[in-house]
Parts: sequence; structure tokens; C-alpha cells
Amino acid sequence: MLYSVVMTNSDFALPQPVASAAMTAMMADRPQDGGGGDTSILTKTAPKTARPPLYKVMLLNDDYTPMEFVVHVLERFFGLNHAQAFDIMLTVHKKGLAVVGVFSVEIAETKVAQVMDFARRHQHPLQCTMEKE
Ligand code: TYC
Repeated sequence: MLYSVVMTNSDFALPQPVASAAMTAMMADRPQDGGGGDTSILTKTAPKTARPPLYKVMLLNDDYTPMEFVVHVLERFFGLNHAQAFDIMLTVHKKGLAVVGVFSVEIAETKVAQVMDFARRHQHPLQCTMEKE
């Protein structure tokens, strides 16, 4: 017996390009000649927008800086109200350090410099540092 096998298109249906003729026509209308237009119609990907790195600013505990001074620093340079400042000061006092804010590198560097200068001018050993998040 003789069998003949005929493969038709529908036996191996592959995803077909959508509107390929139309797109080919569009591409032909917009040659990639550096004319300034966006011609990447078929390959466009979502643009990547990297977020700027953030830095934690921390206060460190010591045995000599008065508690009221630390509370004042937190109110003055970090915009905390008195209750928030007192809570964070106590956390530093008990745990050794606490994050007092998260900022861009420029703002973090400014905060650290302001606190260190203010503590030095008042002859307290308070330390303020920053670390990439
Ligand atoms: N440990 C200090 C004291 O007992 C208070 C203190 C709190 C100091 C927080 C520094 O970052 C600090 N006087």
C-alpha cells in the first residue's frame, strides 16, 4: 500500500508576525539614516531609569555627650519633633547606634558634616556617619 504524506501549513502552525507587511512598509518609510526619528518600531524596550543611590545617616552612642544635646541635634538637623528626637536618642543610647534618616549622597554628606561640626564646636564627642543603603 502506498501512503502519501502531505504537510499543510496548519499542521505546524507557528506564531505569525502581526501586520508584517504594514510594518515593513512603515520601516521603508523611515529609513534608519540618523534623521533623528525613532525608527526602532519592532525592537523598542522599556527605557531604564536608574534610581539614585541612597545613604543611611547614623548617630553613634558615646558615654559623654548629654542626652539633651543629642535630642537638640535631631530636632535641628533632621527635622524631628521632640518626641521623635527623644525616642531616637534613647535607641542610640541603648543599642549603640540608630539610623536617623536616609538621603541622597549630597544631603547625607551635608548632614554628617553639620552634626560633626556642631558637636565639635560644643566639645562633645558625638559621632555621625553615613553608609550606602
Ligand atoms: N550615652 C549618652 C549619655 O548617657 C547619651 C547619648 C545618646 C550620646 C545618643 C550619644 O548618639 C548619642 N549621656
